[in-house]
Amino acid sequence: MAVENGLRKALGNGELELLYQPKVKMGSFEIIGAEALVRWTSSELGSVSPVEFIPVAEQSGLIIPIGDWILETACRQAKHWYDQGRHDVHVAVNLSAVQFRERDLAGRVMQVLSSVGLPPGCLDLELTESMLVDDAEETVAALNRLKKIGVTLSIDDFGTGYSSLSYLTRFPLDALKVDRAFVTGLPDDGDAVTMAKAIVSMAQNLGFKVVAEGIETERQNAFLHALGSDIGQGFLYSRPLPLSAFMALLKNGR
Ligand code: G
Ligand code: G
Ligand code: MN
Ligand code: NA
Repeated sequence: MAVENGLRKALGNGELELLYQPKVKMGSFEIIGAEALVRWTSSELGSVSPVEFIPVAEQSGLIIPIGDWILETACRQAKHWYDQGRHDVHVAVNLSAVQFRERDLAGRVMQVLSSVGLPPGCLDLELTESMLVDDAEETVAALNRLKKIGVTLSIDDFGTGYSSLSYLTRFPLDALKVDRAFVTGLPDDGDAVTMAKAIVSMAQNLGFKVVAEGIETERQNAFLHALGSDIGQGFLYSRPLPLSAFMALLKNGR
């Protein structure tokens, strides 16, 4: 209840902020995008993790205005670096299952992009496997509506969602983000190596980009890059950063 009540005031009080975590080419560490990650500093509760407040926002319906704010703010802030000439750096936004089931999500995404003036190719939407499990036909239709706008679609936390692998070939997806559960044990844990090899090779053979999450060490980076993973994200390259720090990193490099 305290979280829900606090959350009701969070938007109006300007208590939400987006941080940006770079996504890099594993070979060169060149930044090719950033994932927007929401942070809430409540006047009453202090800092509250999205792991705690996103589910409350979903159950209370507050995720609709909050998700809208996140989408719009991420696009507006990405336009700042776009306008500085970084047309090659996209922004990735996490969608909640509740937003995904909204009837006119594609219309809303199009409206935000055009009002902000950000090209659709600069927006990547991160979905989770669990969003894709029920009503395959409506899901395919919803994903096709999004793809038609020109945004890219990624599956977040890939490998942890208990869903059927058959969706991978039916849905118009661009990238798989391999969950950090499969990265943590690399390269010393034999089972982790087996799983990582299988996931990367399957993703590649199906024509998806592979984004490895939770890269914390040079050895994890080198190992996954050698396996054929293209893109990495994790504390090795950078923690999630405030907009100004992210833009400074874009400008000055590492
Ligand atoms: O950034 P952090 O590690 O605290 O994120 C924890 C969880 O919260 C992750 O699963 C992440 O996907 C989720 N999360 C972070 N930002 C957002 C957001 O803007 N929207 C949604 N729906 N989830 C988010
Ligand atoms: O579920 P999702 O992939 O959206 O979650 C992203 C979360 O993972 C963010 O909250 C971010 O803070 C966290 N994260 C990003 N990089 C790393 C990392 O290298 N190690 C760990 N432990 N967490 C990370
Ligand atoms: Mn994510
Ligand atoms: Na993840």
